[in-house]
Amino acid sequence: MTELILSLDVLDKTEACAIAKSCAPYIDAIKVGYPLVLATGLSIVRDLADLGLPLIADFKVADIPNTNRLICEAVFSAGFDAVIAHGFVGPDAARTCVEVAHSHGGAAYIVAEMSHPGATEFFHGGVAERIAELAVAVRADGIIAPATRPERIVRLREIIGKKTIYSPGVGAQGGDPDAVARLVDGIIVGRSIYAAEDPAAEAERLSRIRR
Ligand code: 3DU
Repeated sequence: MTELILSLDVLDKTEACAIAKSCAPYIDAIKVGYPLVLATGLSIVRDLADLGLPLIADFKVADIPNTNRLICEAVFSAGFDAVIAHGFVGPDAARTCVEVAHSHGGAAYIVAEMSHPGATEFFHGGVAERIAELAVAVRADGIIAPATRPERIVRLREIIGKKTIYSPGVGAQGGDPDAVARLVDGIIVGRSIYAAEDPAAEAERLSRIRR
């Protein structure tokens, strides 16, 4: 069953908690990124933890190994269950994120290719494939791959085998959940859910079409 991950990119704490609570029966995890944490503070993690869903920190960590270690220690100490990190920084820096995640019993996912149009500028031409290979080499739990390009998901799947693929870009960015859900382990959905008139109804709808 493909997971449904809510990308909670809203800026108000009360609204974020209300949306998360109403969607909780239909989702498998919540992804929290800079918008929500910068607007509300890291304490949002404790507020969301009450829902009992895994919390993924989408901080796209991309620094030298020591700084990556400090960031990831803070992420897991705050109560997150997983972290998303960039792979283009190289194996030592990416491996640090994986090691910190695993030392806390958590998971680390490496961005192999992004979903927006401009991502093709640097990720195409073999880079995404090399990052996927790096994700395998550093024992990451999986990769992030673009729902806007299902053919790229298929290609990256060849490299990472059974590791997890989480895929953003469904809905607002144009990705088709029907086409993507059967290729990945989880679809990441933000605006289509949280900006809907009835977020819970949209989450419920997406939870039914995922494979
Ligand atoms: O487009 P949406 O509103 O469904 O949100 C997608 C989320 O996933 C958002 O937080 C964005 O920062 C994140 N994301 C991508 O969209 C594409 C990537 O390659 C990686 C993360």
